[in-house]
Amino acid sequence: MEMTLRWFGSEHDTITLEEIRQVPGVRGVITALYDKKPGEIWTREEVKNLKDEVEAAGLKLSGIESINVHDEIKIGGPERDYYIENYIRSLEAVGEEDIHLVCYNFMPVFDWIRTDLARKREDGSTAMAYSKAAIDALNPETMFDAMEGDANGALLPGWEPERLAGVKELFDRYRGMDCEKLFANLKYFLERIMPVCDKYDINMAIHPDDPAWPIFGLPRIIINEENILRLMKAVDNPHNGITFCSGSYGTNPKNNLPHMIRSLKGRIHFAHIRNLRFNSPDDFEEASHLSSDGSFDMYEIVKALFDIGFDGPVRPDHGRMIWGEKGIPGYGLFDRALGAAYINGLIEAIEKSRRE
Ligand code: DNO
Repeated sequence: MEMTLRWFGSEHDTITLEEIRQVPGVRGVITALYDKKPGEIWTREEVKNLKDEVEAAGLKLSGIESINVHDEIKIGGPERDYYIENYIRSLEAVGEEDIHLVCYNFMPVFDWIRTDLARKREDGSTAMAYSKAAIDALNPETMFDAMEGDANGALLPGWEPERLAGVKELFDRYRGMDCEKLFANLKYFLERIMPVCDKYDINMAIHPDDPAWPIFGLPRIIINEENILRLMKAVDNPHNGITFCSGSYGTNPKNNLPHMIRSLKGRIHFAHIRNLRFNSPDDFEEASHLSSDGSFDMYEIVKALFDIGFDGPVRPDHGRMIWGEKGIPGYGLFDRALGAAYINGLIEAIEKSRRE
């Protein structure tokens, strides 16, 4: 496994490549051209500049998170072929620059959703949290303003203001969309991009829907083992794979995380590892990575990845805000560095115990 950290680029991130370089065991970063709107073409030169910047700091650009998919493709609208063509151009730019991993998601309208970006925990740290009661009280059309107001002016990945400015219209366009139609649109998209992925050996890694259930009446399909296996079969090409995100699949306690990992052998291209603590079935907060701080057995998750021979990039995921750090919610340096160190410790112990 290749330990990485996500980095939002020098324009947006509060942490630097030099800081990332000093986290033990981290040799790569996961990043993107964060100023690109969904549907916009990435050029080879832009990708090269990003890669050069990362490499100048002694790190590798291990993968892209994300090239966002335009809603027209998810809706299956009249302009989808145009946007798929643009997506292919962007994949070519990435492939030409010898980058072989692209994370993306297929969630309608919104990316991940939390109801609290800075819930105070008993140790004084803050963490992102979700409560059903708070979601039920929310109006989706004003949710972006609420989230933005809580984000300390930081970039909220997946919540691009330009796209969400038209939330009401977007909702209208999704009217009548159900899980089957969304699945068919995802299949259509994947079938068209597979030739370019084959040509450049690009692993597409779909990120799960977070939380793992339909929200605000919008369908969500990348939520459990059954649906992902169906997708793997529907487009049965090893370049059609997944991002295994413990924190997203784990929002539904019915998902058996180690079992999911084992059943997806060969199709997991990227792993996001984090822990959640459930306070009740309807309320969770993002704990530190340590098993005993949350509800997941992190050892079993890492062991399952190890057992299936997963050797791709892995990254600690959302961290708490600790030690007075201010930054992008979930993406400060300190707690993610602790997470990387902890996951590296698990990997070392598992590796050595196998050799005995
Ligand atoms: C949130 C992230 C997501 C993820 C996208 C992938 O912190 O895990 O925004 O990057 O869903 O496209």
